[in-house]
Amino acid sequence: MIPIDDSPLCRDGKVLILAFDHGLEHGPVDFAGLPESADPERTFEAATHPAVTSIAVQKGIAEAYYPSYEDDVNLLMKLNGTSNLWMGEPDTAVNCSVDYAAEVGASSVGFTVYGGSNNEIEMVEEFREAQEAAREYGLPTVMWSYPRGQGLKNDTSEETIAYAARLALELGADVAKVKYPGSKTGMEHAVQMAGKTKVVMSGGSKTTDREFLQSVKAVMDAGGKGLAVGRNVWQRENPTALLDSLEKVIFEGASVDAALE
Ligand code: FBP
Repeated sequence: MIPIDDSPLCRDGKVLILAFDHGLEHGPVDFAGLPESADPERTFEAATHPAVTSIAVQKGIAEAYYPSYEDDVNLLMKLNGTSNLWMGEPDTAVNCSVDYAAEVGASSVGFTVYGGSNNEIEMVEEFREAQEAAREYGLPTVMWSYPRGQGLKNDTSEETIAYAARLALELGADVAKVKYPGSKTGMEHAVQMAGKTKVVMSGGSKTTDREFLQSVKAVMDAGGKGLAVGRNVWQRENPTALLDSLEKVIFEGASVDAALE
């Protein structure tokens, strides 16, 4: 396997994944504020920005849209996912094999694990299969490490996010995508627990440019390696403007004020 830093998922050892699997995970409601955001082509266009190291989509969108962008965009194939119509204990269906992801042209794969769910055992066993297959193809694995379920009272507490990051290290993920624990110190704890696994922040619902960049800056200052973001980019009228600012904060170490200039 080529070192992850040399893979298309990284630029200078850092990661900016543009996530666009929300049509499955949340449904059309995420596109309601900006109807044109439902068009995958619009987000593929945004993903040609040099700051974006990969676009994360489900199989159907990859099959339909990636072929037109394969020269300009790196594909992270999301291997599992569940719709918001599902109301049971957190669980997720494996929708794509690593073999097929590689055939479509993916240069990395993504997999959700809901640690703490009553379905954790099955999800982790499925992750094992995916992670080992990804190793055979030399594809880095990103774990959407989202502890949630009956037993968890607070799924973004510092302890929970640190555990989420550790789980990704223990199970062999190259990158742990975790929710923001609310502070730089919380993120430092997660980064420490993740060891050699890179920690990136999961974007979350849309907020102001300044507020969002401040959390990204805190993640980078805490030793995080970047971001996997969806709504905060493509729910904006001008996704490119925010990507310009993210490029400055993530890859150039700029302050939030400088990034907003
Ligand atoms: P956002 O930046 O829009 O939060 O996207 C990140 C992401 O992990 C997506 O890949 C996924 O669709 C969504 O969040 C799932 O969020 P949740 O399960 O918390 O509703």
